[in-house]
Amino acid sequence: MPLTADNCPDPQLMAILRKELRRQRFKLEMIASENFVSEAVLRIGASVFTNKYSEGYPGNRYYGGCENADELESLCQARVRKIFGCEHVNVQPHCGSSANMAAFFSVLQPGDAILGMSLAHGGHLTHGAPVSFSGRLFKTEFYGVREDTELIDYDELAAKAEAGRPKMIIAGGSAYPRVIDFDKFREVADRAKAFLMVDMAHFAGLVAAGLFPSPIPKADIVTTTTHKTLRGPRGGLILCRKSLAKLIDDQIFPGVQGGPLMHVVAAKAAALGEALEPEFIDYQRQVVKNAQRLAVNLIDAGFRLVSGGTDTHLILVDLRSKNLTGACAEKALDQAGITANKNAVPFDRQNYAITSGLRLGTAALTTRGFKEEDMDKVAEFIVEALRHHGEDGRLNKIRQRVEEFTQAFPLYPNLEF
Ligand code: DSN
Repeated sequence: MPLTADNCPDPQLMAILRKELRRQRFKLEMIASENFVSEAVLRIGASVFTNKYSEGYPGNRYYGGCENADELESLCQARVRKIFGCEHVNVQPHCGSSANMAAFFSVLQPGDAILGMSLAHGGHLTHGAPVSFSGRLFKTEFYGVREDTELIDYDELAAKAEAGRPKMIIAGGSAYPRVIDFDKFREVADRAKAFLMVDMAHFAGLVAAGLFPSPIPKADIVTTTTHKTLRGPRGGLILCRKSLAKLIDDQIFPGVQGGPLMHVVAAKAAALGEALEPEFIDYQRQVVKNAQRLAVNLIDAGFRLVSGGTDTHLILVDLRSKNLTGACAEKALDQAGITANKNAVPFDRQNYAITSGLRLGTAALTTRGFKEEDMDKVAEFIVEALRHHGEDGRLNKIRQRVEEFTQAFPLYPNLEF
């Protein structure tokens, strides 16, 4: 049902929603951690479950009237187990950060040592960065990528695990474009007698489609968000062995969160239903093909990519040889109608607010129906915008061409505000 002045008599709010719909429709969405949910997921996410409190778990709630919430949560859990083949899942995390927090709290005590991938090399804030709860509560150590290959330095990982005896090793990150060797991580974790946690937020959709090695059951705990390649609503999941189920569940509720957002759990279930369809594999294949085609185009245009390319949905462009910062590139692209984000590249000398890199992802554009030949056009827009950064007139003209181009890929055609 479209929102109209009759059922949403708040013109100020509707104007903002209308502007955001327009932004999403007419710009090229290339933030690697974003995607577009289906219209079904969008609508299910706005259901009457938003009204329901259901602290606890199916069959064991702290409120009455939870029979439908129980059925919903059980369905969502069953779909995760079917997709990923895990023994247990908690579908309640509000986001990746709370999933990671609960995962840590389930087996660690404040002051314990953890070993994660350096944020500067493609890791994530919650894997031990000092500004996050993880860096404040735990003793942190980091591994990174090798300078020559820009691939994870497994020797450094092993050496740091041996020296620091961490209680948990964390694999996964938010700007690493390559496949991760979970067998090696397991080996290192076993030698150090550490728990292995994999944060598969970025590549969960690829794992679901069998296009990325599965961290299950190699990791003790696997966390993910649901809104990146998995193409669900904003939220998180924690997957684990049965033996850790109670520890994990107790840390999500009551440890870290209160009542689950059941309307979001409904949308997660809807998205997971889509992920069980054969078309989801085709979609994920196209995501990777599109990223690889974009990579080839950018390399041909003279850009250096971290690690030389990608195995996934994301590309990290090193702008250092172009005398361009990540912040400047992000701004130029935004002006040209392309949304992406600045990102540190390994061994970056710029600070986090500036950076020397640009992170690009193809999950959202692929959802809109972009194929390889469309990525050629997207690459053309990106290259032109980066070459002409700072030239307002030229960037505005690119934006007009981008707007025209996007109209061939309708987004939420039935949605109006
Ligand atoms: N902020 C997400 C990303 O952009 O990768 C990770 O949480």
